[in-house]
Amino acid sequence: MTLPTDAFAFAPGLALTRRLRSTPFTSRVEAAGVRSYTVYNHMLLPTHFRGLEQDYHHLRRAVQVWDVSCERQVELAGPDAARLAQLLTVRDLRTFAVGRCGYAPVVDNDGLLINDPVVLRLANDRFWFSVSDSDVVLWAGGLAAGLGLDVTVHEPDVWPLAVQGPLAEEVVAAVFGEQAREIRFFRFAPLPFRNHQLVVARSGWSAQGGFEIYVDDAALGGELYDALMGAGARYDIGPGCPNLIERIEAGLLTYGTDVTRADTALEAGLDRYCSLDAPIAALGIEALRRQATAGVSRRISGLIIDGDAVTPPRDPWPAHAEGSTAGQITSAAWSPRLATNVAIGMLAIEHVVPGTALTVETTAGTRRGTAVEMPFPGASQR
Ligand code: THG
Repeated sequence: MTLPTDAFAFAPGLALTRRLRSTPFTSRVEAAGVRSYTVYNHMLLPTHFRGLEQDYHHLRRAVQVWDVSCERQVELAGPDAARLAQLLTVRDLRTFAVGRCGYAPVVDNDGLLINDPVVLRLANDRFWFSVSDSDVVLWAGGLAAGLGLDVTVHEPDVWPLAVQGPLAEEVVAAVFGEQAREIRFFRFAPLPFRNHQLVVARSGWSAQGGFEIYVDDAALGGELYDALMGAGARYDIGPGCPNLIERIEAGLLTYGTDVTRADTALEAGLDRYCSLDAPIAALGIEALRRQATAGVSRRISGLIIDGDAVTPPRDPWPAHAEGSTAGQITSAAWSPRLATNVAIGMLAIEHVVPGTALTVETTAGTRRGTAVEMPFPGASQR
């Protein structure tokens, strides 16, 4: 039976008004046949082009250009920029040299997640927080004002464009020159495009490898999009976007869906990015140290869900174990490669053990589920 994995299309249309910001690439994305959008940081984010499964296979095989302008930059600049940056995140930024970027949880005083950005150190006294879907500019600006810090906090107009897939390096090298190949994972460098220097990083929200280009001049957007598409023609390049199936397999979390304001960074499983032993003055680090000592009572887990293809959840699906509540499933999709449904959920800690059997109340009825480790086998080609 073929179930509609393109089920987003059944939602009523969105009125595309000014509050729902378009991007310098929107005309290209629409000409390329975008079939659905979501809203992220008050901005349009494509969710599929040809179909979730077709987009998935193409991303793993070739290369795609993604309009991820919704990854907004919150810029901190000035004498107290480093102090504010370290107050905002529990990841030790002393280890971030200029030219380095990294995943860095932003939490409140209780260790609860405000955001999970990628942080770029542009200069000793200048940072970009490349944010997920929450208004970090208000949180950071409020802290700066309340503490009287000597720093400017604003959201510059920068529109990231991602090139993702195993052939991404070929395309980026063709457009930006051979120096692009020298950029290491989670490093960035300014590279020339049409007499303009653009920040180019080896990063992106897939496990297929690739780059993110931080476009800081809207007028260059269309030209860059076309140049990448032109250079990529011989590599079967196509339009794309973060892919639900691929990112579940990779274990990439989405703020607002898998983890929210109600979860701590440790419950989100972001332990690797929390420098709890470092002598840093980050907000919430004490709360996280205490939670690490006491142990978390729930945590993000991978799951497989038996049976035929599920339609991805809109609202979370309850999960049970031996008749009592075990947690909830927030993301799920059919993996054509693994021939099972792959999922992400927040489970009580006693169930976060690979092999634990659960029942999941999916939209398609009660299904058997099993907790598994993430990433899923074979997810990464990076
Ligand atoms: N790129 C940029 N900004 C972003 C995202 C991005 N902002 C919003 C959102 N995505 C933030 N969330 C993530 C989640 C995971 C990763 C990046 C951004 C990621 N993690 C790597 C991993 O899990 O393998 C490791 C990161 C590291 O080593 O520091 O890539 O995608 N610009």
